[in-house]
Amino acid sequence: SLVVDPEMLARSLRIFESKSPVLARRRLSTKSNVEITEEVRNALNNGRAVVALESTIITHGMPYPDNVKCALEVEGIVRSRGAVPATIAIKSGRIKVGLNESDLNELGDTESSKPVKTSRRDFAYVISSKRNGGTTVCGTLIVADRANIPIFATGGIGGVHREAESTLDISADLQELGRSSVAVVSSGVKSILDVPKTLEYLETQGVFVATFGHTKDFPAFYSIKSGCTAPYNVASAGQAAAIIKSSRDLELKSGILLAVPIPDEHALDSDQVNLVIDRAVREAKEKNVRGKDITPFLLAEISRMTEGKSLKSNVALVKNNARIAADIAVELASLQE
Ligand code: PSU
Ligand code: MN
Repeated sequence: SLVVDPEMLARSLRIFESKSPVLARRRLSTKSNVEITEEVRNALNNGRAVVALESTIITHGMPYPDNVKCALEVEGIVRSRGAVPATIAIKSGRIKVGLNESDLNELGDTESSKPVKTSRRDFAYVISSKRNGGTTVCGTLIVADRANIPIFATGGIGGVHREAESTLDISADLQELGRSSVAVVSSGVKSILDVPKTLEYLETQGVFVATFGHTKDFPAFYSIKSGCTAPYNVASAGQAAAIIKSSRDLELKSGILLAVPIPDEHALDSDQVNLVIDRAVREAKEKNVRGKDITPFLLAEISRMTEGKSLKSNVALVKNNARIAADIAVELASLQE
């Protein structure tokens, strides 16, 4: 009961990349559209620590060039902790697992790359029309799961929106977490969302939710507390790795959400930031912003209203999450030796 069974991995990589012409003919579709960099593939084949990273945060979560700078720094942090970063994105209709610096620069320059925010429902379109795509948490989970990468780091996940009882706006991230054998390290969900409803939804989907650190206070992205409590608390990277291993050994095939509070020195005052968020949410409603455009709209508005303070906090928490995800990945790799 290895965390990553080398044979299974080799098989899934073979199918996934369709090296064999016979397989390639039998498996048309997206499976032949995946490129795993040599660095990532070697790490996976040798049971070394890999951390997947999402790319909607690059294409739709932050402005250029801050987005590219952040992505490169995050990759550097993952490496410095002894793991291999695998940023997942779509380039000209090909799914990439691992991006180099020029890929990141091209994708991040969104004026010219015109990337599509790619969640489950968007894949077929982006691939078939050979467009560029930033994969959401949902999209990244799909690819990471198929590539057998057990952990990924991001800033915040999507969730149940406020007033979802009338709009039905519930991020596809939540259902994907319910059916992916991947652990996500994030700073919880923003209060642009309904946090209690999001936690209820995750419970229904069978997602293991825990705070990472010293308290069960579920974080609210820019601020340390959301007023909600997580069902569990995980105190160390070793404990997190043991839970991920058990979940995989049991073949539960449902995800894990580890919520890491933003480092104290970068946290925003929650009353102040909530006022800004309320204003941004009202504005979105007035302008009739809907569907996939809501989150990017709110992020940009909040950054504008806080004169960039929220963007700085965003960068700081992503880096912190990447460091923790890398530590967990290293512990996980050591469990399979
Ligand atoms: N929250 C953030 N930053 C982000 C996102 C969410 O603070 O960049 C992105 C993530 O990629 C997440 C996606 O998966 O938005 C959710 O979008 P939607 O609510 O449309 O599913
Ligand atoms: Mn939505």
